[in-house]
Amino acid sequence: MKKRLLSVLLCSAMVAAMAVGCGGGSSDSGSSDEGGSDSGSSDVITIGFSQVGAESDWRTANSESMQDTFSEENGYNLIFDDAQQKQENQITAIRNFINQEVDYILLAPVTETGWDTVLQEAYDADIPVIIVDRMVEVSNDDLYTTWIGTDSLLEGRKAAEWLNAYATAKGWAPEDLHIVDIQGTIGSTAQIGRTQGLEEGVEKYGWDLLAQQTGEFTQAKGQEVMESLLKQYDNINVVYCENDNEAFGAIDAIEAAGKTVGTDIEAGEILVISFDTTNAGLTDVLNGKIVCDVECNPLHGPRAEALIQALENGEEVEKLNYVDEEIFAFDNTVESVTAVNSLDEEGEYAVTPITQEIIDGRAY
Ligand code: GYE
Repeated sequence: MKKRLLSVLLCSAMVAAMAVGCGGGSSDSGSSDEGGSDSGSSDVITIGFSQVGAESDWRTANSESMQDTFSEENGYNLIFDDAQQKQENQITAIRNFINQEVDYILLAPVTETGWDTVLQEAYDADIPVIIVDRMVEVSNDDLYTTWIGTDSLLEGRKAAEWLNAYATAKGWAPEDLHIVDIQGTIGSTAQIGRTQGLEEGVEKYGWDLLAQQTGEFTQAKGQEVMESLLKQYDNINVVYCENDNEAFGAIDAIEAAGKTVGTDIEAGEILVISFDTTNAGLTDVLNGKIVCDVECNPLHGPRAEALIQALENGEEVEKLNYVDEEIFAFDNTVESVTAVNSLDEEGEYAVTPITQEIIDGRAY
């Protein structure tokens, strides 16, 4: 069971050496010995994709992007597995993909750690693994071929710098910002980076961070956590939600408690910050319920495909592929923020006041 990439490379070498075609004929003797899964004469690329789950609007958009890209019409056979936010399900899915001798494994890992064993198995089976969205922390980086995703730490830093600039413009003293952090799935890259961005802001600017609790990136848990935080603390004026769905739940909890979300914290309003910029998230920015939403782009299908096509062509690909992302806000108080990304590069990022036209023009 030679992996597809290798046979493509061998084919190119044979073409160069003997000027004969490769893979087009139905009785290609050169590769008849081991008979790959779906080889034959077809050019179909079989991909096993282990998706985290369906916990958020972002995730749904991400799954759709992958399914639209790796379609039959586009020449792919996609085996899609929804792990329901459980790592053990992802490990089982990867083992099934290996047994099925897929050409590539795509993995959107729920958390960063715990992948060494199963990725070693994929490696031993010569199946390239492409990590999408969140990252993996493995003892040997050779265990995956490449990664495509978001810079969550940069996202967190953008949000923190926005909050500092907003508070400064409004004349709010740092110690008067009483923040709760509704975290994402603990141990996921998105949680680790966004939490760190906030914590750095707390350290740098002296905000009052009241509590940190996971909302598991879901609306239901976001609401539950916010309900209990509102009972514990009567002075919360900033909620830092690590994704839009948690923000939707938190807003429901705040409103159910008879409070209002918005920008006037001196009048008792609670200011909501979020991540993802999903359609519903940006709609809440437009109506002032979320004041700042940091973009996290879920449309990884075409990006993953470009990497696979490069590998098919025998090209080298970058190990880490970060996606560029924006910042949207309810108003124009803050025009831009300066933040350092995960590669230690400082950049200035514009903050775009949201409009209905912008929302209508977006792909997700
Ligand atoms: O922000 C959240 C999703 O890993 C970047 O996971 C992703 C995050 C995204 O559930 O909505």
